[in-house]
Amino acid sequence: MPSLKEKLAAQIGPMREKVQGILKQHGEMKVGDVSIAQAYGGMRSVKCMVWETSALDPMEGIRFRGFTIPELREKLPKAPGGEEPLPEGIFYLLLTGELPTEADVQEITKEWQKRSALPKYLIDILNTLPVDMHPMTQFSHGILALQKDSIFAQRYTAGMHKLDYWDPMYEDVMNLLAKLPLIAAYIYRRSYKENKHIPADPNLDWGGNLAHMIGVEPAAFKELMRLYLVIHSDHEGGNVSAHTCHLVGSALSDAFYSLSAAMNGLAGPLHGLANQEVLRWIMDLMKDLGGVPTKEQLEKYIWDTLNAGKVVPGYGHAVLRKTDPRYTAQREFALKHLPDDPIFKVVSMVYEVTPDILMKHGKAKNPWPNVDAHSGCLLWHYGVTEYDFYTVFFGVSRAMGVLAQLIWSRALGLPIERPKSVTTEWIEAQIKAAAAPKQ
Ligand code: HAX
Repeated sequence: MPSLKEKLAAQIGPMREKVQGILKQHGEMKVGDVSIAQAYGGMRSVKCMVWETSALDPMEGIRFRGFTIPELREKLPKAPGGEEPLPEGIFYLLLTGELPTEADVQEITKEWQKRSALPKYLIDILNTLPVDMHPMTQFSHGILALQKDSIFAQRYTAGMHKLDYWDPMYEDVMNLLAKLPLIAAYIYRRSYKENKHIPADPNLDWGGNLAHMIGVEPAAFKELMRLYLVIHSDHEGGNVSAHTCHLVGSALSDAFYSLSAAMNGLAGPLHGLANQEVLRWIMDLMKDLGGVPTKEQLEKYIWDTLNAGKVVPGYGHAVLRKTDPRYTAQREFALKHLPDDPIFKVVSMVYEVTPDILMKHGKAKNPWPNVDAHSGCLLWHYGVTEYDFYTVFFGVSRAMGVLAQLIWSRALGLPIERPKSVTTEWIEAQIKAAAAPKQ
């Protein structure tokens, strides 16, 4: 059986030839135009980047290397006795485009365990941070601190051929992914559990171990972690965290610089931080309305949120135009494992009433829930009630997608990103020129 690295190495040559052939023969072919609205409006839908690991369809939702979430829940290897896919499997798929065998997945689990120890300097740095610093800030610091040991940076300084960039990038990515659950759990236990830490269990997989080190032992929580880490891993290239990783990495900044930057983008309330905002909003709502509300109370609460000029967190999306299949997967998990949970009841009621209200409100292009509308209620159910921490789980997962792509970006020799910006004056000149009578 070839190792993951050998498999990847064998794919790189043919893929390089394919991309070079496309560029040579069709490089001038247009794949889209940019409007003034897109230039001011966050480059929405502008096709200007290549991302191999996943693709997002507005109506269908995400496909990871061609596979939908229900297909992955069926086809990816599971933990012994488990029903949810192992995150090691999605990483293999994202990186190679092929479904892994049980043995492939076990190899990654072992490899990550071997590389997982946190250096003392990292612990020392984390220990200097205020315990009440937001967990995402601590997480970003932790990832950035590990840059000290970047193999890519060392090999680049020593002098390395361009065609070899992918190799030390692979090594950095494997080292970083191996350590992320330990960094996350360290921050969690330090911030909320009196700095009492739980060592990793060598018999557990990557996701199961994260659950274990957080300190929540029920088998169902390990299953939740595995599902959670799979579904949050990638969402094509244009979202803020993915694009940031791609952009920073394009300057040949290593995986640590690139991922730390990506995490700073994920920490925004319109992106990954929405998962904590959803729980905060639901908790405020239950406090204000004295528990599970009536439908009428809830409708009024949502209108009050909108009329106060705030967003309903967990609803809307820049690309999706239907219920996010990542929401649906989590809803299925809740229906199976926690159907009577009061917060799940509220989340379900919010799902019943919000889309209609957002449509009447008439602003959001997508009135349906996204991934973040559901994740917090599952974590809360198993006792992870510190919702400021939720985006860190998202970050551990998102690292797999953006770093798999980063390896491919180096393997394909993608250049430094440098789109062209224009001024409002330039735009006005274009409008004037277009309106002028043709000669
Ligand atoms: N509640 C209230 N208003 C909303 C809304 C919501 N959930 N979603 C969009 N709108 C508003 C926008 O604020 C915007 O208002 P203005 O015209 O006053 O600026 C208008 O509707 C049009 O926005 P849009 O084109 O539909 O949405 P965008 O592509 O600009 O933004 C967002 C997409 C996800 C940022 C947006 O829907 C939002 O703010 N949602 C709430 C926050 C959230 O759940 N974020 C997580 C998204 C998923 C993700 O990245 N997870 O990590």
